[in-house]
Amino acid sequence: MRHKAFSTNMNTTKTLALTDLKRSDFAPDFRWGCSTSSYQIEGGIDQDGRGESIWDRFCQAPGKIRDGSSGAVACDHYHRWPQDLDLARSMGINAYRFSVAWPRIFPNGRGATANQKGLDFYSRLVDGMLERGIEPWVTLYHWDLPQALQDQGGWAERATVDAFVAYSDTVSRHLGDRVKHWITHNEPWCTAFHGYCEGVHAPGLKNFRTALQVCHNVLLSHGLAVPVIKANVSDARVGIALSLHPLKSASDSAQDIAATTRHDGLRNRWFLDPLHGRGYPADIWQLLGADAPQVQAGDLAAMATPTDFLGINYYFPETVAHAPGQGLLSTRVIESENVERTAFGWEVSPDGMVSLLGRVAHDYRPAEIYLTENGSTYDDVVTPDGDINDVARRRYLVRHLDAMREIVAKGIPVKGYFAWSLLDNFEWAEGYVRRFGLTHVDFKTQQRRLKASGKWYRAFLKGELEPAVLVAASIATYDEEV
Ligand code: IFM
Repeated sequence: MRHKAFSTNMNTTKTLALTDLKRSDFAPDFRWGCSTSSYQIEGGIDQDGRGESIWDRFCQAPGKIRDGSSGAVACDHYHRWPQDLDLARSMGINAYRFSVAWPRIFPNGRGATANQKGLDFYSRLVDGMLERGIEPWVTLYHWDLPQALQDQGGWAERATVDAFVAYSDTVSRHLGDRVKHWITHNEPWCTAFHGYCEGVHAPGLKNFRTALQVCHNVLLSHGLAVPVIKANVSDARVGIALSLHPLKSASDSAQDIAATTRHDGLRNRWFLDPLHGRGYPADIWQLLGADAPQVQAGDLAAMATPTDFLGINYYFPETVAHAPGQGLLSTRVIESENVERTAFGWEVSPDGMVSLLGRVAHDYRPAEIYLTENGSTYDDVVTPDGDINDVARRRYLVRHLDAMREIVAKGIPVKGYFAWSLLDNFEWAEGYVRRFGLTHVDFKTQQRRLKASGKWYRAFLKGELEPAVLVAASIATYDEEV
């Protein structure tokens, strides 16, 4: 993106961002999509035999969700999916990443017979995508574990690994004739650390050692599910979606730099290394002592089962400082000063995405990378005319797509981009306070309205982005920057 300095009649110098970004800068088969997840949009939690999930239970605990809400209704996508797929088609996306709710398929987590009505729902959904020319990308686990499995220890227990493989087998057998892109897990770091260590996500536990065992079991379940999916779907392309962060050291001091390496060890390498056949990073393993996970013979080989692509969810970089006594790693994430942030406080850094993908491509050489999530939350306002002029989110999107073009130009094998999210939805512990959608959802009426960001994405995807429109978009952006 180029920046042009100019003066206003108020005698101040401002920066106007201009870009000549267009879809044709990318390969014709580049995947342009949006992502969602089951618990965040579906609602219909008691429909057609769905079992209880850990999020249904967690949301009932007082104080866990910022606005006291839950995903019980969410976007009511369970009933409104045809309209949502029409919306997706109208935006011009060619791929849609959604997740299957495990408790719809096996209400108790496992069993000899799957819940046919649950399978039928996803079958209809997939057919709906294909009828609209949208390629379905399934995520098998996006955090809504059946509560029945949690009652037996959840991801801390190896038995859950077997249950996940059986569930993956059932879903891939059922949908594999039409679904060719499979993501086993979404953001294992969050599953483990938000859920089992920080207690801010379901199931709400606070135990570092347990979280490490959860990481292990989740990665193992991924590795064991890959060949099962491939056996069921001969032309399947399978991967995993990791939440990764580019890191900056708080200073040039040797201590801060070493702390950044340690933080990287648990945040990024703890997942990337075993998935790429390197086992767990030795520097971190050594620090963990008795907290290190139980690893059985063959586990590391299973975790490193070759995949077809790596999914990366990118949101923000982190700045790390040495903090003696702060956890086992003696590290602290600090707030860098003078940086742009979203309403969540997340630093906005398209450059961070460029450096992250460059680093992953260089260090791990995945055959293909997909940006499986990227997006931002701001406090949207609906004008009396019903418009949502979310210029900050639009600018975020434009800048990250500009960065994608740079990534492609560097020869990094990135093959697709999925915006988070198609719809405003239930943002976990933040409830409905945080909106990430390119589409606004009025949760009282369930009305959907494309935001300015969604309209920009549509114009970009349809090749309708005339330079004049771009400048107009940028002027609104400029207003935001004043
Ligand atoms: O909403 C989440 C999503 O479920 C996982 N990745 C990050 C998003 C924004 O917080």
